[in-house]
Amino acid sequence: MSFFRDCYESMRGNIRNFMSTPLSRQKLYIFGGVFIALLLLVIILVVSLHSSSSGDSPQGSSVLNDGPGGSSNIDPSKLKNYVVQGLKDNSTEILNTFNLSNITSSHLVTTIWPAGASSCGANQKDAIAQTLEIIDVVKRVVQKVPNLSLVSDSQGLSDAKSNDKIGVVISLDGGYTIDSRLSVLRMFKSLGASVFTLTGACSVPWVVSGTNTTTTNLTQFGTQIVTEASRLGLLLDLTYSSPTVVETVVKSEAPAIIFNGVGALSLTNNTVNLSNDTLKIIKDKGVVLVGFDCAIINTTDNCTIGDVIKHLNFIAEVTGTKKTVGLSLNFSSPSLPSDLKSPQDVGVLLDQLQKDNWSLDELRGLAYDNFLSAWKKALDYANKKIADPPVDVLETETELDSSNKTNLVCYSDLSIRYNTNQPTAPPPTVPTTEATKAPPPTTEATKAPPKP
Ligand SMILES: *[C@@H]1O[C@H](CO)[C@@H](O)[C@H](O)[C@H]1NC(C)=O
Ligand SMILES: *[C@@H]1O[C@H](CO)[C@@H](O)[C@H](O)[C@H]1NC(C)=O
Ligand SMILES: *[C@@H]1O[C@H](CO)[C@@H](O)[C@H](O)[C@H]1NC(C)=O
Ligand SMILES: *[C@@H]1O[C@H](CO)[C@@H](O)[C@H](O)[C@H]1NC(C)=O
Ligand SMILES: *[C@@H]1O[C@H](CO)[C@@H](O)[C@H](O)[C@H]1NC(C)=O
Ligand SMILES: *[C@@H]1O[C@H](CO)[C@@H](O)[C@H](O)[C@H]1NC(C)=O
Ligand SMILES: *[C@@H]1O[C@H](CO)[C@@H](O)[C@H](O)[C@H]1NC(C)=O
Ligand SMILES: *[C@@H]1O[C@H](CO)[C@@H](O)[C@H](O)[C@H]1NC(C)=O
Ligand SMILES: *[C@@H]1O[C@H](CO)[C@@H](O)[C@H](O)[C@H]1NC(C)=O
Ligand SMILES: *[C@@H]1O[C@H](CO)[C@@H](O)[C@H](O)[C@H]1NC(C)=O
Ligand SMILES: *[C@@H]1O[C@H](CO)[C@@H](O)[C@H](O)[C@H]1NC(C)=O
Ligand SMILES: CC(=O)N[C@H]1CO[C@H](CO)[C@@H](O)[C@@H]1O
Repeated sequence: MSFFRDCYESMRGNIRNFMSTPLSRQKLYIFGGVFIALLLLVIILVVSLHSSSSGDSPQGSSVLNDGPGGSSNIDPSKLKNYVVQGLKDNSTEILNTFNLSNITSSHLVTTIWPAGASSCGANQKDAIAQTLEIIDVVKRVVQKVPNLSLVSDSQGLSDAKSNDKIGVVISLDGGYTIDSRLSVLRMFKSLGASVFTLTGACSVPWVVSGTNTTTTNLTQFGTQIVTEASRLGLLLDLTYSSPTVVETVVKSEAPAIIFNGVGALSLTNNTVNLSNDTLKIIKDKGVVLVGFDCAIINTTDNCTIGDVIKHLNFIAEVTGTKKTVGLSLNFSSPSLPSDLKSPQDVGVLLDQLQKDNWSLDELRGLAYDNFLSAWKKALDYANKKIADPPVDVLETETELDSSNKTNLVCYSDLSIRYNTNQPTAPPPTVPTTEATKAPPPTTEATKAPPKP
């Protein structure tokens, strides 16, 4: 106790002493220094508070540090070139070919690689073989270039980002790639496909491609393809699908859909546009990845970031939420916005959107979270359906026949496929010409149940 009293007395003495002596030059310096330091502190606090409330810091572009921004689309013709000419042995050159050299430094590491054939003519012909070739070349590219990592779920993309890698997502580039065979869809999934574009630019026996064909709907078999794709956890891409097809898929069990490289019809009239009605229909399940292509967002070949922002704000307004928009980056596109020509410029877009009252959370959604959560919904749904048996049906012979007769000669198993819809009949050992001429079944041709 006495120690504390002594200490207190000594302090009091010192302070009294200090206050009672006249101000020396030294004391003036001490008081002045403390005062100036305090003043500086106050100024710094006021300035930093002011700047954060006015939105200058942190910037919109800062959200790119937090997640695997994207999604870039790879030019499919360049993949085909590798199939034809063989792979280059130079990683840098490969990354340049796909306009990916500056992607990592701009934090945009989600890339979508379309697998398909080089023309709609492959429909009911060699579409599967050509799609397999592309998947093979994608896998070889990923193996050769250490900067790339093939990913098959949303977590994989986040991991790629933390490992400084570019995530490669394989997308089946249209329904024709599966040649109306659900078995093929399942095998593509097991080979690493994650996204399935339902129509794409090519019509198939079970759905006609095009946004303007208002009467177009999925056939009965088409709806079963949607069921199976959903069961497998494939994320459905409805770009080029008619409004009716979009509505049918939205009303199905499919948990999530995306559109890739599109805009709003009300602003720009082109073939991949989405009307107000379609936007309203998809608002709870869909994410619209707006394209960086002047033809899509402006119709002329002269556009700016302002056009991208116009479409983003418009789609958010019509759907009533900013959770329905994402970015489709295609830096190989012939007419990019004049101020959005490289991955580095995406940060500028995000900064501008922040000034346009987009919160950092909304910008994270735009840059990656909305796409990731759509994908996650697709995969979560598949997890719930894991015990469901595969959908086991064939398209009807009428569907096949009315679609593209010229290519039917490419099928050597027609008589077998369309004779198995009578479970009691023994499977034919020798296909007869009789069988091919059998009247088309009126209902869905289902396969015979598997033998116990
Ligand atoms: C790979 O390609 C890049 C870009 O074309 C070039 O600068 C580099 O020298 C090439 N490296 C080798 C080992 O050839
Ligand atoms: C993308 O690559 C093509 C050639 O592969 C090139 O002409 C174009 O300038 C590149 N674009 C960007 C933004 O780097
Ligand atoms: C690819 O990886 C190398 C080595 O990690 C790195 O130096 C280079 O910047 C990366 N390139 C890209 C485009 O990410
Ligand atoms: C049908 O096949 C022909 C010949 O291969 C092709 O040119 C055409 O685009 C195909 N049509 C459709 C709708 O698939
Ligand atoms: C839809 O577009 C195609 C060509 O893209 C055209 O032939 C057809 O007439 C159009 N249909 C309608 C209803 O506008
Ligand atoms: C489209 O097909 C679906 C599924 O068969 C059906 O429920 C829907 O009513 C059809 N829509 C129209 C406009 O015919
Ligand atoms: C879009 O343009 C096409 C012609 O290219 C026209 O037929 C159609 O009516 C236009 N749609 C709208 C909504 O303006
Ligand atoms: C689409 O919706 C917007 C905003 O609600 C409206 O201004 C525009 O007129 C609509 N366009 C059409 C073609 O109905
Ligand atoms: C295209 O851009 C020009 C120039 O910025 C602008 O005046 C025009 O309204 C835009 N067109 C569309 C359809 O957005
Ligand atoms: C694009 O539009 C801007 C202004 O809107 C104009 O200055 C420029 O010349 C145009 N460029 C082309 C290639 O038309
Ligand atoms: C990519 O980055 C390199 C150096 O980091 C730069 O010289 C080049 O201009 C960039 N390319 C684009 C299209 O921004
Ligand atoms: C849904 C819709 O209205 N789509 C329109 C898109 O643009 C084409 C022309 O390119 C129109 O024909 C479609 O009606």
